[in-house]
Amino acid sequence: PQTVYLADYTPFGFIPEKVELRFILDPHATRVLSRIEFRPNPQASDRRFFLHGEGLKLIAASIDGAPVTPELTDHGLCCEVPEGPFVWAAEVEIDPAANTALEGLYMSNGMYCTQCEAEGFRKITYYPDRPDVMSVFTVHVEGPYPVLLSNGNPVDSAEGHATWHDPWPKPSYLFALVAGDLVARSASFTTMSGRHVALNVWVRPGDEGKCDFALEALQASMKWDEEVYGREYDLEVFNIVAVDDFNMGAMENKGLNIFNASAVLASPETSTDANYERIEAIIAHEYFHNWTGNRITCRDWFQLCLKEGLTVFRDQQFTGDMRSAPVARIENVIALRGRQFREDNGPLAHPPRPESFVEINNFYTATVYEKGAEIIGMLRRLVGENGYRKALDLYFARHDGDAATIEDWLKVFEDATGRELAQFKRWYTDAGTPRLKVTEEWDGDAGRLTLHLEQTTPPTPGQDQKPPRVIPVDVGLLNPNGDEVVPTTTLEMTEARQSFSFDGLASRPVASVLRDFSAPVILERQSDSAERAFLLAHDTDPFNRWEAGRTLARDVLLGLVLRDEAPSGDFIDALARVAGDDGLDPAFRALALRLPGQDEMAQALSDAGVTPDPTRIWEATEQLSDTIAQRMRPLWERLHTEMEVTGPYVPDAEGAGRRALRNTALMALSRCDGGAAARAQFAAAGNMTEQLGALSSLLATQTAKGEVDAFFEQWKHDRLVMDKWFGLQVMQARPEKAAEVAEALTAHPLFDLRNPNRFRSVFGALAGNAAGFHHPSGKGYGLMADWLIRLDKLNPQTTARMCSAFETWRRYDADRQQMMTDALRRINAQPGLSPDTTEMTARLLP
Ligand code: B3K
Ligand code: ZN
Repeated sequence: PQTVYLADYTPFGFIPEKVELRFILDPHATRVLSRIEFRPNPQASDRRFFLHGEGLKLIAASIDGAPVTPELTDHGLCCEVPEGPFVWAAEVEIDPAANTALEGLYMSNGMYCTQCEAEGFRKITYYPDRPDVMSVFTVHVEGPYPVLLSNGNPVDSAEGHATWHDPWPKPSYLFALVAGDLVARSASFTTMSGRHVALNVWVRPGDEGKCDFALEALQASMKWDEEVYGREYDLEVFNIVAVDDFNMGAMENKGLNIFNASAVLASPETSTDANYERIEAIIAHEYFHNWTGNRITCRDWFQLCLKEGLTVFRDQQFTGDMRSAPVARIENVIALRGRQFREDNGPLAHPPRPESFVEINNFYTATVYEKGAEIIGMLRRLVGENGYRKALDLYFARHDGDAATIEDWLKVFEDATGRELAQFKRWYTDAGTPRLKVTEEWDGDAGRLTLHLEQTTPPTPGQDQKPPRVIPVDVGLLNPNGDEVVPTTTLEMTEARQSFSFDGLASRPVASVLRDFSAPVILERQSDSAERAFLLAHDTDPFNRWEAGRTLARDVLLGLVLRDEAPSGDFIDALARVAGDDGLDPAFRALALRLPGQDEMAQALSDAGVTPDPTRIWEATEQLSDTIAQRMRPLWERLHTEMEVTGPYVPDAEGAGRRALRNTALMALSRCDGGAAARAQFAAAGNMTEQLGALSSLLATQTAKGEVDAFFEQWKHDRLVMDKWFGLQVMQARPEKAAEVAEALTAHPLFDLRNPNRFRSVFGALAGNAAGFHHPSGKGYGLMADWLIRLDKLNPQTTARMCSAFETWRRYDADRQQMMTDALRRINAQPGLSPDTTEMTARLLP
C-alpha cells in the first residue's frame, strides 16, 4: 500500500465535460458502459491519462470509436490519448453480489446500491476517481426491477429501464445507483423561490410505516437551510433510500441519499427517543451536504473536514434550534470527549487536516468530524454572528462549483471580516488537545480579579512541537448571591501564557470559565467542591452548570477509586437539588444525573498520573450509583411517577426529556426494589423508549427474569430492534461475563458477520463495556481480535474502524498493555490483511 501526501497534490490532466453511464444489472455480472468526453486541462502540466479502476473486468475500450488496449495495473489503467479533446468509452463487468466490502456497487437483501465515497467509484468503472474532477452525469439503468434510481432528475422511465440526468457537475464520490423491489413514502417541499420538490423515502416493502419521521425531518432541514443559511435545494426530486447493510450512518449522494436503515426508519414501538434524535440529525446532515460538500466539494481528501466539520457544525446548530440548545451542546461535548479527546490522546491522533494517509477511509474520524465542527464554532465565536454570516455568504458566492481547500475557507473569513487567521489555522494543522490551566488572583483593595491562563499541548505522533493556538475562552463572573456581575465575555488567548483582569468588583466573584465549552480543550482548574456546588446551583450558563456537577461527580468517583472515600453528603444533596428541581428541563436533569463514563474516568486517572484499573472504576461506579439510588429513593419514586408521559407518543424534545428522566429514576429504583418497578414498566410499555429503559434497568441490576426472552420473541422479526437486543446484553453484562456473553451471541442464529449493524451491536458494545473489555483475563481482547480477523476478509472498512477499541492501550498496566498489543500484533500479522486494517494496526502499535 502506498502513502499519499498532501504536499504531492497536482491537478488531473484532463477535464471530463460529460459522462454517460449505462448499467445492465445482474447480480453476478453487471455490465457498466461508460462514454466520457475529455478535453485537456489547461491548469495541468501532467498529460498522463491514468484512470482508477479496481476489481474490474475490462471487456472493451475505445478512443474516438477506435478500439484500444490500455495498460492495466491493480489500481487502474493507462492509455495513449490524442492531444485535443477525445471520447473515451469502456465496458466493464462487475460482481455486486460478491461485494461484501459494501463499497462500490453491492447488494443488500436483494437490492442493488452503491457507496462511492471516498474511493469506491473505481470499483464500478474506470474513471479519474478524485474529488477535484467534476462532471455532468447522465445514467441509464436497465434491469428487471420495479425501481431504478440514480442522481439528479428523472428523464424517462419505463418497465425495466430508467434514465437520470444530474445537471450539477459533481465528483464521482457523489455518484449513486439503487435498484430493487422498493416502495416509497412521499411528500413535497416548496422552495423559497417557489419550486416544487418531490421528496421520497424508499424502503423495502413492510417498512412503509416507518418513513414519516424522516420525511418531516427532511422538510424541516430544507426550510432551516433556507432560513438560516439562505440555501435552496436545486433539483426536482430528493430521494432517500434505506439499506440494511451499510458501513456508516448515511451518504449524501447528489439527489439520492443512501442511508443505513437505522438512520431513517422510525416508529414509536421500535425506536427510542435517542434513535429519533439521531435520525433527525443525520437526515439534516446529509441534506446540508447538498451545499457544504456537493455544490462546494473538496479539492482532495486531506480537505475532508472542510465539508464534514462544517456540515456537522450545521447539523448541530439545527438540532439546537429544533430541540433544546443547552441539552444538545452538553450531549455533543460528552460525545466529543468520549471519542475525539480519546483519539487525540492516543496513537491515532492526527490533525483535522492530515498530511498523509494510506487508506482515506481510516480518516473519517471524530477528529475530522467533531473537532472539525468545534473549530468552526470557535471561528464563529471569534468573528461574531454577523461576521460568520458574511463569511458564509462569501464562501457560497465565491466557491459554488469549486473543489475547495481549508485555505480557501479561511480566506473567505479573512476577506469578509478583515481578521487575520494565520495562527488560527493551527487548529487544522496541529493534532492534540490543548490543556488550559487557569489560576485566579483576587485583589480586594482594587476590586480586581485576574485570570492567569496557560496553554500547553502534549506531543502527538509526528508532531513534537506545539506552538500556542488562538483559544476563545468564554468567561462570566457571578456574585456570591448568585447574581451575574459580568456576563459572558470572550477572552482571546493567543500566547502560551496570558492574563486577563476584571475591574470594579465590589466583592470576590466566582468565575465561570470556558462557558458553553467555547474551545475543545481540557480545562485544568483547581477549585473546591463548595465552588462547584455553587456553580451547579447558580451558573447562568447551562453548559457550565452541568459541567460543575460533572466535575464534582468525577472528583467523588476519584476519591472512591483512589482512597475508598465515601461520597460527601454535600454531593448527594447538590445532586438531589438538581434532580428534584421542577423548574429545570427534565432532559437537563437527566444529563446532570448521568455519572461520568468509565472510559472518561480511566482517562482522568491517567491524566493524574495514576494507572487506571477498569475493574476498580466499575466497582466504584456501582458503589456510587447504589449510594445515590438508596439515599434518594423517595425522589426516584416521585420522578418515576410524575415524569410519565401519557397520550400518544410524540418524539419531541419535551417528551423525550421526561422519558429520559423517568428512565434514570427507574434505573436507580431498580437498585432498591429488586426490579419491581422496571418489570412493571416493561410489561406496560407503550413505546420502545420505555421498553428498552426497563430492560436496561433489569439487566444492569441483574433482576431480569423472562424479559430478555420475551423481548426476543416479540421483536425477532425486526432487524433494528434485534440490534438493540444484541447490544444491550453485552453492554450491561458484568465485567467477568462480558466476553462470554458476546461470544455466545456470535453463535446466535441471528448473528450475521456480513451486516455491519449486527457486528457493531455485539463488538461495539463489547468495546464500550470498559470493565468487560479490559477484564484482566484478556478474554475481551482475544475475542475482539478473533472477530476482527474474520471480518477483515469480508469488510475491511468496518474492521479497520473497530480497531480503535485498542487505541487506549498506553494508559494501562504492563499486563494489559502486553495483551492489547499482542492482540494488535496478531491482527497485523494475518496473511492477506487489508490495507485498511494494516494501516490502523500499524499506527496503533508502538
Ligand atoms: N460522507 C459520508 C461518509 C463517507 C464515509 C466513507 N468511508 C457520510 C457523511 O459524513 O455524511
Ligand atoms: Zn458528512
